[in-house]
Amino acid sequence: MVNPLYDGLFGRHAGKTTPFLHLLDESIITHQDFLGRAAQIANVMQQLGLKPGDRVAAQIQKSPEALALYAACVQAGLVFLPLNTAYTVNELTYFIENSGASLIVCDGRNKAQLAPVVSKLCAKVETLNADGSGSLKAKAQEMPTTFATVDRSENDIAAFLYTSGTTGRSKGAMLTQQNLLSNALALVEAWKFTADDVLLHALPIFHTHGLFVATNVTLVAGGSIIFMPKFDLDVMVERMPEATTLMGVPTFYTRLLEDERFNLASTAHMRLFVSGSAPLLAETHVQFEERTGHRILERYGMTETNMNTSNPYDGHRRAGTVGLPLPGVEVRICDADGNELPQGDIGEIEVRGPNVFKGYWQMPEKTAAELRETGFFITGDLGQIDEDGYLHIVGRNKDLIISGGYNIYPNEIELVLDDQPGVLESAVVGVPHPDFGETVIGVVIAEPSQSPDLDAMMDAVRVSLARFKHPRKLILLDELPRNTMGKVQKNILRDHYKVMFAPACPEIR
Ligand code: MCA
Ligand code: AMP
Repeated sequence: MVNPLYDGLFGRHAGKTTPFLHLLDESIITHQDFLGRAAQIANVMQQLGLKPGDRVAAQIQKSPEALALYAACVQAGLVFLPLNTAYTVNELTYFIENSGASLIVCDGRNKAQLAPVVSKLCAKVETLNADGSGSLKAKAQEMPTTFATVDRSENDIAAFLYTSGTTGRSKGAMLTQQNLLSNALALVEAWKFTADDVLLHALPIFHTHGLFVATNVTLVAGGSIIFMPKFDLDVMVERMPEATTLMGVPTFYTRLLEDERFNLASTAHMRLFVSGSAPLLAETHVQFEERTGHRILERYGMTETNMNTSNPYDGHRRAGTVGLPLPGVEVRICDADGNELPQGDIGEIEVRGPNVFKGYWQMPEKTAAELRETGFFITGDLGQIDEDGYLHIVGRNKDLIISGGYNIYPNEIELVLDDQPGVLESAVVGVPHPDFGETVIGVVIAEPSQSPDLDAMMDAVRVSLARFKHPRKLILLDELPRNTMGKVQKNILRDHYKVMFAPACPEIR
């Protein structure tokens, strides 16, 4: 039996009684215990009638069982589709329907709300609560702790991760076994992970960073994880002396720096801090080194590609850059037609390698628009490669806001705002924010002689969209700035409101 991803991440630890997860209540789940739990869940899913290639959509809190569900999907050849716990029912319904999921695993509290989509798809539903309880656990407990691993090839799809876009609905990025495994292997090598590593894990496990980077890398290396249900500054500072590595979004690092307990002594046992998902300010990089003596290692990735580049482990970690291509990954800077530009020029970043996804689920046109026949993926990020080969991300060719590491596409919010009574049009932009890096504001234009109720608009936003996408401010203007072609000049709005959340700055109206 061959299942490269299961064998590479999980199967290799069969029989090991060494710790895999250190939980906050001081209990430990060994590799062998974990594999047993995963096998039990795989047995449940097989008994439910799921077949290899079927999708399993999961909107569940971070727990050891949630991680075991991921392992179970890999072992049973199912496609794992993790979903942000902040998504509203509206958002979830689209993902579940679009993916054609055969099984939905949700928190018991949300089961009733999902009933319409469950029955529409004739899908199965099981519950898994934050404390690990629920119908899935109850059934799993009755199952054997072994499961005959389903054969898979490296080109088989292991996971779908939904990613939005500047226009249109979210797209399901199809990630193969090879995409995930090759990237984990490359990162273990690049970041020198070993079985002695203890990773402080505070990221969510429904995105690439927390699941396919932090977790897969530790699994390949055979190390262990201090498993935090979510980011918590006190817990992080308290547990750091037991850890050797941390992976986080820039907000983790700015929050740590605000705490005096985070210093040379509390980080003495650490060997590596990795940052990604959003730009790390050079200023944070410098302050971090001054405080701890460690230089943060910044890397660059995407949902569609996993990790593309990384600052070197041993060489110079350059603040303001995302480093060099990972082994096996090609990075080039191109014009809009895909012609490579001379070294030093600014252009669109394109990447190719075993890490690059297979395409968007049932969206051949979108796949063709972003994935060239040559295998290069058009990232939508603008970059420049310096004389030493380091990649600098200098901007985005896509209308994207990154708040605390979460991606927010303005179009999705504009559609909700435009739909509200008395609204002619709207524009949503990101502005600098001291904690989240960027945050969302919405500019609204009223229909003639109308005065839209901004509070009612926020209520409508709350029903439709996850909390992290909510504008932190709505502003009523007479008109949107436009260029001579009639295109909204979002750069003018961004510039005008850029100090809105700056510390000690009076609010702008
Ligand atoms: C929470 N809130 C947010 C965010 N997170 N609002 C905007 N942006 C956010 N990122 C809301 C909360 O619901 C709350 O709302 C309020 O903001 C403040 O909550 P707080 O307790 O301070 O937030 P938190 O729970 O501490 O969360 C902040 C966080 C978290 C720790 C930065 O957002 C996080 O874990 N981010 C990581 C995201 C991530 O994993 N990204 C990787 C994507 P209220 O005020 O109503 O209570 S993968 C990726 O991007 C690529 C592939 C890559 O390269 O990695
Ligand atoms: P996602 O939709 O989660 O795939 O987000 C990927 C996007 O996050 C990239 O296209 C970049 O715009 C951004 N990103 C990830 N890592 C970094 C980084 N280190 N610096 C700047 N932007 C980053």
